[in-house]
Amino acid sequence: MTFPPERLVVRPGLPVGPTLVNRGRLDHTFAVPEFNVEVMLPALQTQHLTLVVLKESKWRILCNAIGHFDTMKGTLVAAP
Ligand SMILES: [Cu+2]
Repeated sequence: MTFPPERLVVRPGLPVGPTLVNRGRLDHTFAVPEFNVEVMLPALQTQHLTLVVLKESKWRILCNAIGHFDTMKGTLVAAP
């Protein structure tokens, strides 16, 4: 299990609306722990998320389902 793409790049101050698609048969989440954001991604479902990151930096993204966070992880990068 992975998070493709593992690197999500956004521009600070601009809203982005990634579409989160779970094509598998297991439930997942899309979490940014530092922002206290967690979106449930049930099996075979799609979720739409809107994010606005206000400063340049990078944060962990991961799936919080038990046993998933070792492989389902990535980075949210805010850069101009
Ligand atoms: Cu998962």
